[in-house]
Amino acid sequence: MTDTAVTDSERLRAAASSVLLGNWAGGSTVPSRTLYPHQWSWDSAFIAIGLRHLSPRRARRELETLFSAQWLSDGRVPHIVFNDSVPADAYFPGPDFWQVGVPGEAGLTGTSGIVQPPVHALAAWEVHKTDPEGSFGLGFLRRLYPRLVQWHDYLRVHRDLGGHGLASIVHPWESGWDNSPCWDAPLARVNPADPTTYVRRDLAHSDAADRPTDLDYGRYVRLCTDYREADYDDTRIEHAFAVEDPCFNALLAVSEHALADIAEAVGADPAPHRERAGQLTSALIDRLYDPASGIFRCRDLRANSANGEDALIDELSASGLIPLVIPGLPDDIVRALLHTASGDRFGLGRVHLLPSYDLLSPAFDPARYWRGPSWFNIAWLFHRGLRQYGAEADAKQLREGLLDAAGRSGFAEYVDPHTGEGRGIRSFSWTAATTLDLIGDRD
Ligand code: 2M8
Repeated sequence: MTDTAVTDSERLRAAASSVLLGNWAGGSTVPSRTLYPHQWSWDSAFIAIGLRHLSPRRARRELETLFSAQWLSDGRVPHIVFNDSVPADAYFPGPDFWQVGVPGEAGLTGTSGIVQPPVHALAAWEVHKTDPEGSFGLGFLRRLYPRLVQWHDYLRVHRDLGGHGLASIVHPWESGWDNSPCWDAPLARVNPADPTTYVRRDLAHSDAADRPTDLDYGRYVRLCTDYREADYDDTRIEHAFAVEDPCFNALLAVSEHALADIAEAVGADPAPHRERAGQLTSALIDRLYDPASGIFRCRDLRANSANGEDALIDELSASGLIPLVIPGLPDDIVRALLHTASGDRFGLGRVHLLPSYDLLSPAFDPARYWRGPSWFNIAWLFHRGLRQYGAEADAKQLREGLLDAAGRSGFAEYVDPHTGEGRGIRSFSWTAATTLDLIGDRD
């Protein structure tokens, strides 16, 4: 290693640390001080994975704060936990819109009613491994394990809307890939809410050309109000939007493997978790794998509401490559995913990071949110998959690309896959967190 490399790594590490420390809000980390001033569920999982390199204690706290807002009624982990020191109108939809309280939790004004991808058990296990002594000493896993089980149970019991063993998302925000072209067809069937009934806050902080359109927003709001009117009770609503998403379910499978490790560490039985991880993997392959395109696809459960038939969605998204993080995939599927990733549709190794959506599709947009740009958490996940299956050269290149783009863009929310130019807001937490996690590999 040259002196310059040391200096660069150290400077990057210091800059990433200062982003995370600057976004620390006392019990958790905001994704961004301006655009997202509360705690977000899957952001916190990625943040904890980075934060553990700075302070394992703070990383544990990050996850415990999130789980302190877990719903006692059904075990769901809400996608946003609102902080009461932030003005109610700083983010839309805020606590007044969702109308969900957090009984007994000081400092938290409420939560949203939807969820985000279940990457938490994986994060908890990674955090634990960084400081097992401190973690055991403070009973971190012992406290979190039953909560993680309840969270996964919520998805298994209440969200298997297709009846084939996969969890469904009922809102595009639940995927984390908010305005992916995959949602265009299922969302087109949703009546947008009246735009005079709400005020978007995101456009005050971000360029309108980067964010979802007003029409999409109207539909997002409608899905939320319908769910709210059913008291967020999945048995009382026929969700207008119901999709099985490969990334969401792959993260559930990986987290179920992590839950088996956690069970073992706390003296519980890991076998049910390994079994469940296997079932999820099989269901994912049976329901979502498309051998003709060498990628997993989303399944729209309401594709033909007249006869109740579902159908694979006709779009190729990098969500369909994320199952590479699952251990023990059949060899032919691993080969196909690697081939698809490095083909012309995703251009791995020839573009910046991994584009969120098919580069060759007319719907691809290099700037607009989840319709094409490359995201750092997605690159982090795919990097993990590449390493797991021994694709070391691709992994190294992706890791270098991530570190370079993060540093150059000032920890942008995402980047243009063709130019590497930063887009969205800066000083974004999971960009800094994934940088901190991968920087160690370069030293
Ligand atoms: C974005 O989503 C929120 C809604 O949850 C928004 O656009 O206001 C997405 O990028 C999502 O994946 C992310 O968790 C969230 C906070 O970073 O922002």
